[in-house]
Amino acid sequence: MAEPRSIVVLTGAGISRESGLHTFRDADGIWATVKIEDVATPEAFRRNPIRVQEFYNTRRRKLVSNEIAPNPAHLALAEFEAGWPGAFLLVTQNIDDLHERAGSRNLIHMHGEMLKARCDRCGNIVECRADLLVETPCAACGELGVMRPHVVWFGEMPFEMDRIYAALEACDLFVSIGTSGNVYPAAGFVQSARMAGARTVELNLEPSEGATLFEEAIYGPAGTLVPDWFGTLARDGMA
Ligand code: BJW
Repeated sequence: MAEPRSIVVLTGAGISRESGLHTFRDADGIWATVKIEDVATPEAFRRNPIRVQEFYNTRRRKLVSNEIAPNPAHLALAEFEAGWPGAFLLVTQNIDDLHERAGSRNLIHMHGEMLKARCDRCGNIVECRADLLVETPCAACGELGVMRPHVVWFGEMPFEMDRIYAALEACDLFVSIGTSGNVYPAAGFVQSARMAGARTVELNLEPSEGATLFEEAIYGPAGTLVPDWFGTLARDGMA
């Protein structure tokens, strides 16, 4: 019997759009209403922490509301992972919790998690489902004015990069779903996978910035494409 094959999947905001969450760079995306330099850099947080906390508080309230739930794309990835005999790593740039709600297990949130907060002083990480306020004290060190969303802003190092690159270097298949390919280092993962000799596939609504780097691409909504594509892979294997 052939050895089970190793898969890395990268997801971006497009996979959560059909769940009711905005993407960043589409016409109705987040960056059409707020400026990156006002809400998504460490400098913005130092300059105006109330503004930045409010930006994340608003998005967190929506995420924990009854309005938002995993869609068929999240569910299909979890179902595929449960049945796949080889290695499977899901790397998401998303800070929502829809992959874990769908049942995904081996998951890295490389840009952090909206439902966690971190102390800038001592690094303690806590669950955070309610509004985070500038005056919220750190539960570990007691400092005031130091709690921030546990997310990765521009200029900060994404999480678990060593583990991600190790998986990319060992993968046979790399699939990128619902990401525009504008933000590094995630936008460069396809090249790492290619260097490892992996098959590379893009599933997106439209060609991403790095579309020509993928061997195969299928365009359409993730809620339809992902169940179809991974259903076929589960049935037919990687050949
Ligand atoms: C659908 C769909 C449907 C819609 N179905 N598809 C020059 C100067 C300064 C810095 C840099 C520079 N060049 C590079 C950098 C680095 C910088 C960067 O990339 N900048 C670029 C903008 C140029 N990157 C960083 O600073 C990162 N850190 C870093 O590099 O550290 C050093 C390092 C070096 C080497 C190794 C490792 C590290 C940090 C980046 C942090 C990004 N943070 C954000 C905010 C996170 C928290 C939050 O959510 O608020 O992350 S920005 C935002 O963009 C968010 C996303 O995760 C990220 C990616 O966006 P994504 O997911 O691709 O969304 P969209 O909207 O762009 O695309 C959606 C796609 O879906 C579209 O294509 C649609 O068509 C599609 N779609 N509906 C399927 N139904």
